[in-house]
Amino acid sequence: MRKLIGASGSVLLAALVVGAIGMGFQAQAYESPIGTLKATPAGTDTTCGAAMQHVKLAIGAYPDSSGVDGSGHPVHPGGNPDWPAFGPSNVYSVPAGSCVTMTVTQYDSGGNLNNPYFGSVIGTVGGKVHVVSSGTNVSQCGGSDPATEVPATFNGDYKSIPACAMGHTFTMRPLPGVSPGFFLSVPLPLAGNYGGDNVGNTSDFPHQTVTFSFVAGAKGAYSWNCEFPCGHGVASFGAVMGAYGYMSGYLHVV
Ligand SMILES: [Cu+2]
Repeated sequence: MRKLIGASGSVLLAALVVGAIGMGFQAQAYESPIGTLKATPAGTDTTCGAAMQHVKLAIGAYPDSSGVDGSGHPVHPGGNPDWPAFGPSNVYSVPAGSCVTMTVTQYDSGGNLNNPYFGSVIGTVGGKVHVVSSGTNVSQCGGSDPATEVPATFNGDYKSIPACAMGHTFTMRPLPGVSPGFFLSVPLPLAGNYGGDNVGNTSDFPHQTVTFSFVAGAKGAYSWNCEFPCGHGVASFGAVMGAYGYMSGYLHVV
């Protein structure tokens, strides 16, 4: 009898383990309708400092993940309207060793970074980003009083963005064993007002256009996420910050 209980206990344990693994994969099951966004070839040039293959990627960061972007693509099908998301995909692919120029159009409001480290630009060509602001954008740099709002408009090359003017970050590192030492972190300034109004998913709304280049590492998977706590609970690291596919994804270097 004891042996029987032991055997059935083992079966139950195995079922629980399989179930838990299944739930783990389920949590990562999101896939955008357009699938993996492949970088667009842009010939050979010296954008990254030496003649090499050049490719381009363009994505957006949106305040309403249930909405539609300026090209009519759903930002994140099934998305929560209160949760921001990158779109129209969260998975990208680029050739190994190529020069990658990314443009991120940032439409979301924002606030204060809890760690000013992520206000710095890390790992791009020249250690900089190029930012162009559209419309009127105001930061929290003047405090929380609307009367002291400070303009958060940018036009040029920046090595850092004030920690009080943060919309999201695009921060990427390789999975273990792939390109040790590769690290990229790009601060994306907030758009609109610090209170969260005056923002949207299309070019009708104020936005920040952020462009940067980096040299892709070795073949393999790189995970990216946002390091500005833009969720709820757990010091704003809960909700959207913990749900795969909104503020997180992968770059496949092939
Ligand atoms: Cu974020």
